[in-house]
Amino acid sequence: ATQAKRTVALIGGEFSGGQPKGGVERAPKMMRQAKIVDQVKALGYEVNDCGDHAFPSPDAANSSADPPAGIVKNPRTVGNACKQIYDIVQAAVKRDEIVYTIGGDHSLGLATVGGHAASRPNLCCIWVDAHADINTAETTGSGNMHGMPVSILLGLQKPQDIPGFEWFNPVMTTADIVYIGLRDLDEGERSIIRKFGMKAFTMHHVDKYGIGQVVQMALDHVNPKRDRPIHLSFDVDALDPAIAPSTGTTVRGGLTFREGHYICEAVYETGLLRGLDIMEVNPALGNDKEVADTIAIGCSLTRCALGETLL
Ligand code: 5AB
Ligand code: MN
Ligand code: MN
Ligand code: MN
Repeated sequence: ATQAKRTVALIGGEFSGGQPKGGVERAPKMMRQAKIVDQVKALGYEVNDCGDHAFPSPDAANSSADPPAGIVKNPRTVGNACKQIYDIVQAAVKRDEIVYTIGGDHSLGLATVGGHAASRPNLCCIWVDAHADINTAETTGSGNMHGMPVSILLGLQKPQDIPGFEWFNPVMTTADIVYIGLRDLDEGERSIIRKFGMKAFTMHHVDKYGIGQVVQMALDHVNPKRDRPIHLSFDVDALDPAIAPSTGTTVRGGLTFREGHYICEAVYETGLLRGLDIMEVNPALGNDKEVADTIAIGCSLTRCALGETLL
């Protein structure tokens, strides 16, 4: 039986200013060339194409107009990009569309999850990543904001203390988010996760319990009654670099091809997916085959999250 499907709002975030490697801003166009729009339509959705949104390059931003805040780089540039994407996401959520964002670097996770939560108070989030992205201005060692969106999202890092983020109002708490795939944490991130008793399924847990159990436990934590809308923020570096090499911060020992897709399929099966991010695909990194494989995985993860089934 087919049920009426929500419209998918497609948002391209052509943004790389949350980290130093150019090219990640080209992923939305590459996913379009790989026919992502047709693929989503083929699953029975209407697509409301909200377009690709470009932002000033980090080079231009590194000028005197956007000096670092402490060691945090490009804060105003990132804050401005996030504000624009946040508004687009929030408008789509108000139309009750599924918000689907193609990044861009993961600093935009603040905008996608934050903009979504702003209009959907009961939202929970599954953050699939090799990294926790929960550094504050105090704990970050790199100053790269793609390693910080979760701390601002949850108000652990006061937005008012980072120039460019004064507009942001945190509405989610540490209990509203769960991690899957972690394997590279900074010491300060580890302390934050412990201090707030946050739920995190690392690769150790994936090995120990298997991905099926891990997703069930993750859902049991943020969504025990299976009645909360879900935002799935998927950083492709959660996958093993052998299968998704074209991304800026690879870490060995990641999710297999099937484990990554299983997460998306299982979230689809809840019927509660309302937001999806595919982040950090960087077509400038790797050879042609590696780039094609990584783009293709961005597309297939998307299809699985939107209901493509094996049978
Ligand atoms: B990504 C690191 N923790 O803060 C930092 O790719 C890496 O969005 C952050 O997950 C990786 O720079 C950010 C060392
Ligand atoms: Mn990330
Ligand atoms: Mn990551
Ligand atoms: Mn990354």
